Amino acid sequence: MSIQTVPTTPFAGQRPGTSGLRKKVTEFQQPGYLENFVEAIFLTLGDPGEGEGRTIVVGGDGRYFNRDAIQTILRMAAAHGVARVLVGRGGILSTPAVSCTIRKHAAFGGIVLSASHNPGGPTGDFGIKYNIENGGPAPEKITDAMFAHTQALTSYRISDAGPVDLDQVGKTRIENMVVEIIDPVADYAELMARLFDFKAIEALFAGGFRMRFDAMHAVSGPYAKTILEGMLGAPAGTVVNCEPLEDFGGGHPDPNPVNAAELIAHMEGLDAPDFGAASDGDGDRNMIVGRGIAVTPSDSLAIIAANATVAPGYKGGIKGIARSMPTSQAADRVAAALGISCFETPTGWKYFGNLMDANLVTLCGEESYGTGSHHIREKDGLWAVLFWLNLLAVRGQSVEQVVRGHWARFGRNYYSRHDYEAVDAAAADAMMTALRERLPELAGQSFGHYRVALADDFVYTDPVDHSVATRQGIRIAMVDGSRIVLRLSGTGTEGATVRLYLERFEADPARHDIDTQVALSDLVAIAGNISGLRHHTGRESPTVIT
Ligand code: VG1
Ligand code: CO
Repeated sequence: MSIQTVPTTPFAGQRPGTSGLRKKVTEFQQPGYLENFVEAIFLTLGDPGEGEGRTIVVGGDGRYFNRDAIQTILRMAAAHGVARVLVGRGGILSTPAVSCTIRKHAAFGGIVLSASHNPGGPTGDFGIKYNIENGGPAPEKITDAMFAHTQALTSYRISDAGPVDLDQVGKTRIENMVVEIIDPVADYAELMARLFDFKAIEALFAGGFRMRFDAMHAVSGPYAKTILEGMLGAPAGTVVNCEPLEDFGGGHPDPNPVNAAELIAHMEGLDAPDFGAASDGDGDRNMIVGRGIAVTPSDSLAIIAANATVAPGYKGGIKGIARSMPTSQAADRVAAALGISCFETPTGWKYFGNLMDANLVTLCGEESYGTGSHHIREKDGLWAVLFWLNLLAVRGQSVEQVVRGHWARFGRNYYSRHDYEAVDAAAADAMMTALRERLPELAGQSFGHYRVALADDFVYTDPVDHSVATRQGIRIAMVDGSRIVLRLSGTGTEGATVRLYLERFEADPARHDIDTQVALSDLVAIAGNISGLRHHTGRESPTVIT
């Protein structure tokens, strides 16, 4: 065994996006591609100090190329002075479990292998992301430094050791580094048991409450099975599609009503269980479904915030809430009622880390089926599901009753996202540029019965470290609080994805039963008119509506 220095040349385009570097598997399979990015990570971290004993956590969502990537990362970690690596058995660790494990073992950081909700398999996507010692995604100044290194690399360092057996819990060595294969579920399950009233949820299941958790053949299967069926006594078969597969069974592991259509159909059927839920590729997203009702993620955040104290982990109340800019303002209403602050951040979980570390917020959420709290520094799919179970157990109500009760009290924020996927990238850029130029003239203009109160390109100044993120999405806010938001996705791997977000507030409970797309149709038309979306992209309609 020895450490080699291998000459290399930079690859273009290794800039991390909203959540790490995501590319086609075939791109990652080019010789040196993964190695270059991992070298850039280690160069950014710098060599460990004398006697530092640096520990890192490594794991992924089990998609195609996960195991190969882990073997490479282990050999490179050994060449960069890492003392110990904790790896999930089988190379499996959900994104929330990586965050949990980093924090619990006071690790220096972690590497997550996942392209999250993007499809997997040999023709699918792969991804890699670095998380810092608080357990959260590296902030922009670190990912910027990594990108700079990827452009200037001339070599990488790697051990020539053979592969490690990832399937046996226990310890081995590469060079001077200890490789510890750990149970991927244990630390996470223990944390969940401390946050939620497991006795109440157990009693709920014992009383005949039925649930269906669709793991979509992705990473949350083993976690859901252990916790729901193992610890909480849900009947066998509650968790479906629970075996993580390298290609997610050919599916698209994004828990929304479009990609988890099977679950939605089940929840609308005659034999629908009381509660349905699904999670994404890496286990950080969640969808909450009742009988015949899918809960909008923005509503879920607001409902969790309004009811936080039902769960033992939050019985002292919450400090504040943060939501990403495109997420609906339903949570803002709850924050106002509770007299706590509500922060608006750019899209992506990395912007929540400082707020949680500074104890300014307890709960965070995104419209993209992501919810979480300060228990870790990632969004957490199963956590949200357990919160809802805890809530239903305490309240003795159905999902629909909880949601309707919330709307009756706080009003309803009708909300939808329209995605235009794989649009020509230059056309999407041209649309955004033209739109930016129009912004100054929009304020004060009327469109139908809406009048524009504010139109800008969202700029975020982090209240803790004062770092500034610019060009985070176009906001067009109406006088009545309705909003149109437009931005380009930072997680796609084909062309550009245009995301159009729409929100309208309705206080009157007599008008809480309008079909969402109908309720938002005027705003859709206005957005099309202002942005020239059709003209620029040539698209008549969105590819996905959630
Ligand atoms: C999308 C979502 C964003 C989320 C990100 C990562 O980003 O909109 O809210 O944080 O995915 O989620 P974008 O740039 O494509 O809009 V995950 O579960 O893919 O790690
Ligand atoms: Co995800």
